[in-house]
Amino acid sequence: GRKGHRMTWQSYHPLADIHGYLDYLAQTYPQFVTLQTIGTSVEGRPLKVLKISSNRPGSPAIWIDGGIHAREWISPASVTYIINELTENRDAHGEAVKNVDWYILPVLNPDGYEYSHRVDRLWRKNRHVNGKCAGTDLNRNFGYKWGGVGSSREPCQETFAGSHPFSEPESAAVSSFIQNQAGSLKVYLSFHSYGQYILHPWGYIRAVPRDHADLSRVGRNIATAMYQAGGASYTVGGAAAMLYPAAGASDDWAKGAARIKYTYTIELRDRGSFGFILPVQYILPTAREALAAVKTLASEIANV
Ligand code: ING
Ligand code: ZN
Repeated sequence: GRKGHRMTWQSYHPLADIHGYLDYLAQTYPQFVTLQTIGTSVEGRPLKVLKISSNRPGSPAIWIDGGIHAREWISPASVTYIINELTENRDAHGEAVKNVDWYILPVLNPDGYEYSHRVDRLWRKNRHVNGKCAGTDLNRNFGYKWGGVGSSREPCQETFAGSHPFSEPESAAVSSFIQNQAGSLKVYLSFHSYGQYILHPWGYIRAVPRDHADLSRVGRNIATAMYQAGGASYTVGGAAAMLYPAAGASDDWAKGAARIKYTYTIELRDRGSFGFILPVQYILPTAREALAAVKTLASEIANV
């Protein structure tokens, strides 16, 4: 098409449209956008991370991922909206966002995402075949307190944790990439759905980290900004205490092992009326809320 890509926020797009959009941005804005394939999924699809650079050495960095869970389509839709605003609409969002290096992986589980489009709309896991069942829950496969409460050793279960920590190429690639950013990452943020929660560690135990007052304060600022941007109310709290205990989640690993201070999982809209099958008219209001969340985080950590 005339625009050079097929992406919109009027419908949920297949993986090829999302990856084509990332390619387009890297070609169009080479001065500040670069695209890196950090690994390959079980079925051989690329794990594409877009870097939006401040072009200032030593800038603090923010990691964002979407689509860990296949059926949570509002997550990649919102993450690509954030990318669009930080690139095509760069000057509209103030100084803080321009003083941060952004590393953004819109579809962490590309095989599951395609499977949920083509075969089973409510698929959650990746597509690793483990005996008679397929799929590891990538949000139980991270290597901090792996295999604990809220994860399963049974490959046929929805919360199968995998055979060992980082047994899956998708979670292993993310952990290697994050460890290689050598302390620049100040925020780890993962978008899921649904429920309208801003969750912080811990997920593996009903306790909170030592610096939970900071996590809670920034979480409440995020909730306020999201409400003002889109009108939905988000509830802030520790993941295990507020939802249910779940060991092996990505945000616990980011805090406990990678030592990133501000780590959150945001459960986007809705609160259960439509659940995973969120109608397309909610994409834009939800994505605006997600953008407000990341702008709040940028303001918190930027050196401005
Ligand atoms: N919810 C998350 C899950 O993986 C979660 C909730 C996040 C629990 C972080 C523990 C830690 O179950 C969804 N909807 O996937
Ligand atoms: Zn999820």
